[in-house]
Amino acid sequence: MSIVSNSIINADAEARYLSPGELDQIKSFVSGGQRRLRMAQVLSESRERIVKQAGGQLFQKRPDLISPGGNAYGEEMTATCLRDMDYYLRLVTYGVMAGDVTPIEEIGIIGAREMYRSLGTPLEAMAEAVREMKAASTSLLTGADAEEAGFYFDYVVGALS
Ligand SMILES: CCC1=C(C)/C(=C/C2=NC(=C\c3[nH]c(/C=C4\NC(=O)[C@H](C)[C@H]4CC)c(C)c3CCC(=O)O)/C(CCC(=O)O)=C2C)NC1=O
Repeated sequence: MSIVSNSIINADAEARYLSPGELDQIKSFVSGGQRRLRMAQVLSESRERIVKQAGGQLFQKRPDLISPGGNAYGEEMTATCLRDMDYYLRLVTYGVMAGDVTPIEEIGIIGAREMYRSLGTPLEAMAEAVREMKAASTSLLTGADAEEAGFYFDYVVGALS
């Protein structure tokens, strides 16, 4: 949830106007809007390149994943693995836009560890995949943008580790 809807829910629960502190937070959220939009655009437009590059790095470091017996072995499984990476990149763009990790958490984190365990997907390799996407993404962004987007990748890495 964004800071705007969150503040409204909190204020309305007490039937009050938004406080000066809440308005200040909303002001800084709104003034960062263009920047967040730009980051989400760069990541969305480069998604294929980011996933491909990060996937290449991952399989180079972890050839076992795509070897017989590996969780991503075979064309179909490898494609599913890359699809999952694309899922998390998409969720990172949601986080960037919302300025909040809640959409990432609700869509892709809650229950994910248990799900991957039951699929036999190594969690540390999934986290590594997201780390590689962070590296591929932040090289397309500059300074503060790279740092801010990096925060959402780090959140996913931490939550999956
Ligand atoms: C948007 C929220 C969302 C997520 C996160 C999601 C993940 C997700 N990944 C899955 C499978 C999978 N995920 C992977 C991923 C990998 N294997 C590896 O070794 C690598 C470490 C990794 C890629 C980096 C693989 C290989 C499968 C198929 C496993 C199987 O069918 O045995 C499945 C099982 C069903 C299916 O095959 O589609 C789900 C639900 N689905 C969702 O809707």
